[in-house]
Amino acid sequence: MHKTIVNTQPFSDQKPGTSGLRKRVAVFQQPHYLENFIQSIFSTQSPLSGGTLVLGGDGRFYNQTAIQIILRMAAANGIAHCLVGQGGLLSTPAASCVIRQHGAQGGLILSASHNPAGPSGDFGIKFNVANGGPAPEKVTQAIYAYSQTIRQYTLLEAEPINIHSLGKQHLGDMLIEVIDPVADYAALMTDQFDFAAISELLAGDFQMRFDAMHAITGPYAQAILEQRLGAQQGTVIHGTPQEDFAGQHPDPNPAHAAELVEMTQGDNAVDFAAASDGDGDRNMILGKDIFVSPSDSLAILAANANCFPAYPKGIVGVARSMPTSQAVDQVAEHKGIACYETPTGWKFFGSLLDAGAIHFCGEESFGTGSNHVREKDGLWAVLAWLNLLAVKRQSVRQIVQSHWREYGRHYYSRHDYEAIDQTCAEHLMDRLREQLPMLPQTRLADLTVAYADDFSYVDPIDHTTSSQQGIRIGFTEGSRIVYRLSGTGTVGATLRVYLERYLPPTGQHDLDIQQVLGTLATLSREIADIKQITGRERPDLIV
Ligand code: VG1
Ligand code: CO
Repeated sequence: MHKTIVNTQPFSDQKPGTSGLRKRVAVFQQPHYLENFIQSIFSTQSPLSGGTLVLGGDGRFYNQTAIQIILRMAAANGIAHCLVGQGGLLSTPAASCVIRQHGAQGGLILSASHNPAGPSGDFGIKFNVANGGPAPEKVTQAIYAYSQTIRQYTLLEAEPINIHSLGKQHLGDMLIEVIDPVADYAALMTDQFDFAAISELLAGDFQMRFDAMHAITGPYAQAILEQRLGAQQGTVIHGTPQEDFAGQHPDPNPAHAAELVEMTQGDNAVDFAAASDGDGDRNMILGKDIFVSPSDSLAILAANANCFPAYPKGIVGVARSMPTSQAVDQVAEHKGIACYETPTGWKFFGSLLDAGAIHFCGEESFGTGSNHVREKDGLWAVLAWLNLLAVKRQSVRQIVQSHWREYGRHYYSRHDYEAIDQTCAEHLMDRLREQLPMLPQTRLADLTVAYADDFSYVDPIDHTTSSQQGIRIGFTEGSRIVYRLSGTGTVGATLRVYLERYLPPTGQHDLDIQQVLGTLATLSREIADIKQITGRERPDLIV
């Protein structure tokens, strides 16, 4: 088969963000754009040469085209073996699972996660390393550096490859194996949870819904919840992956999954509902008349870890991203286990999980997971909650409220200002940084600032430093305001403002969240001069 070398020019915008390279589809469709980035991965990641690569995506528009190009490039770049999810599909956690189970040297996940899809939507590429987790910063830096000097890439001339039938075939010297995208992952889930107890729960009058949001988790949820666990047919809604996610925003939060939230309210409310995002790594948990905040969900799962067959003695430690509420810190303190605070993005949990320093970790952005893979895992969280409900035989609301009574409640909300001008956003952050030394000890409204800093993280395992990871302003009674700019958007900048206020076990736990956080929200706008600098009076999205 003929190997072609193609001359190219660098693109200046190929720096991966919080989770891979994400751009508008039209950007990826430019001649050489995808190829340059893929070549930069293959040329800098030497273990892939002669090794095994896992390949799949969330099924969004451009997935099929990209897979054909990547296969031809992989064969030309000396990859020996490529495992492709049937139809080009693999959820992000399933890709992590397949990399680990098959001892692959890395994987490419084609997804822009919860960003809308379709010809005018977004596309993305995440590179995961041999532990199954997102490439750490030193790897993405090397890939980016290569992309800035690239002059050539190589690929095999070949007819389109059939990725729809299971089995093996050759492309040049490379063995392509089309695998069932669900099988390895579903088997791993049966090791993690008490499937018999969950089946028994589902066989009773317990009612649940899982919203796959027209994205990748449909086939996984149908196989695991309906086929293996015996949930009623129709439990999984919006279960057929579509290239444009039916024009929806596959982001599992109360704003974007409003239809599911409605199913948990009123006379015919279901007992439990959950949703996952475009690529299957996020989760939203709902009970009858209650939304479980992701930060609380992590804390509750950590507090009850001994309910899961994989952790009969509980867990050794937990980690949360810095903006995630400190609910899990309370649990760690009570249980006497380690607790780490990392920058935003799952890649920072990898070294702690590999070293056995933690078992569970999570992010406020609807990400929860454990050491079973190296990605956050939407269905894992759903099964964990089902396992908990099966063991405790209490409602979601009862479990959450008794958690608050024991540990106190961290009222929490994120206010996003979307698609603001990039220069304005950077100016706002710079101005905040300048204020930091003056803030401690000042009185703002009825609060006193205890500390104000720009979060910097030294990985306790590999000692790499990541600085400028978000601005934290902490108050003496435990409240916090955190500011950071999103690293996953594709249009302008998104300012995320995270608000948190703690009321102890004896405090009131049934108040309105935005009311409890009202003073902090006003302060967050004043301290950062949000209106003055961005022209925005109020956030575009409140979660
Ligand atoms: C967001 C979230 C972050 C998450 C990341 C990737 O990043 O805040 O917690 O890890 O998305 O999730 P940012 O930089 O936009 O705040 V996913 O499901 O999009 O891979
Ligand atoms: Co995602």
